[in-house]
Amino acid sequence: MHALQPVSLWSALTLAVMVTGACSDDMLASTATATTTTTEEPMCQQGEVVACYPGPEGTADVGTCVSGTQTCEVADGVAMWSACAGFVLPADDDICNDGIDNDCDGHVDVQPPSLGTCAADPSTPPPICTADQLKPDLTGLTKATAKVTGYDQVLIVPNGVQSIWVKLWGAHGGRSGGGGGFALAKLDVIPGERLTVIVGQAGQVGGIPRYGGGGGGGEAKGYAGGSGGGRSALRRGPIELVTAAGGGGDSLCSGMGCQGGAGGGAIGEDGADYPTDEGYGTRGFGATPNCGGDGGRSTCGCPGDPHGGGGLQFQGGSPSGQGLGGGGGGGGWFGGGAGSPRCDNGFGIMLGGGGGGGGSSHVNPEDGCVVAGAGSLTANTVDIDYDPEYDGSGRVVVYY
Ligand SMILES: [Ca+2]
Ligand SMILES: [Ca+2]
Repeated sequence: MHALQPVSLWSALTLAVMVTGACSDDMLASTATATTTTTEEPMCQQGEVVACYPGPEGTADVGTCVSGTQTCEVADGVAMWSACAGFVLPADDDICNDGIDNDCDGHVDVQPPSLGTCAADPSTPPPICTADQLKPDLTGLTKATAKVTGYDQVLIVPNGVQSIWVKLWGAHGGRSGGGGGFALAKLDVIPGERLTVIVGQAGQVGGIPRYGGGGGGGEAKGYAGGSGGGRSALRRGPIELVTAAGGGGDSLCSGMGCQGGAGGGAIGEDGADYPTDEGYGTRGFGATPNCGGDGGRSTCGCPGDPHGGGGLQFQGGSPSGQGLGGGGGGGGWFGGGAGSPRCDNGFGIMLGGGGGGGGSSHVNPEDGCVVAGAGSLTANTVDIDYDPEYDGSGRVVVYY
């Protein structure tokens, strides 16, 4: 083995952290469908009537939207369907406070969600660790642990070291929030190179974002939701080599729902709704391998326009507008969406709003694997190197 000095291995370095992925318009490109008309069979039987609907998928016969009909007509001996008639398409927006689902999305008088941002270049989702993968043979290697500091740390690869193992735990969401995700990787490294280590900060109560991409909780009215937990990660310059997601923050629930979702895995867990929330502040959604989670919704026309922000790459969403609570999204390869704050109806009801979604974890499939947290439980806590921080912050352990 090499002469190693673990104490000097870690040193502080401040770097600009966030790199935001751009959204691609190409991801939803549709595939053209070929049409063939090679037979003399009639297209339909004269007088036959069928339902039809030229509007967006999933909106037919929802809310104010209704299907139309088309009739089989024969002209010059050729049977053809007439144009679709009698249908009603969705309105562009849901008109507030009329008790009608005008935009036909299944929600009456509710704001549309703030969508999460997606990757310009989709990556391959990480594999889930098998029981065998979670017990790598680390015999004879030297261990170094990085704990949370709130800023970037540096791992200087010692002379002669060609590869390292790294275990990462993302941070817990705020209030009693979602647990963090876990990632494991074996990475090829260059002796002497400097890798950036991010150890996610635990979520708290309130609107301050947490290091590692945890979105702040909603606190516009002084009734604050929990912030999302930050991700833990290892980076080579701007390239993030491996990421363990943070959990989403709780809203204001006193154990009655609206918890934050756990960090992934390849996919972060969704937050939860408050079960009896008349003020409609719904959960944020978990991130996926290539998109941030969508934010929660609120009642349209609600004073102060509260809603949950969508997740970005590395960064969980934050609630915005003037409402009560709302959990921040967890950081991750992509961040979770924020829960929406509850509408402040002036009746002094303090509980409600939606929990934030968990972030997604990531590693290249040839390098390692990931494990999802579950509810308020952090992933892979049975590992010999898991030693929980008092506040739920993340952890990075390197063997070389
Ligand atoms: Ca409406
Ligand atoms: Ca609607």
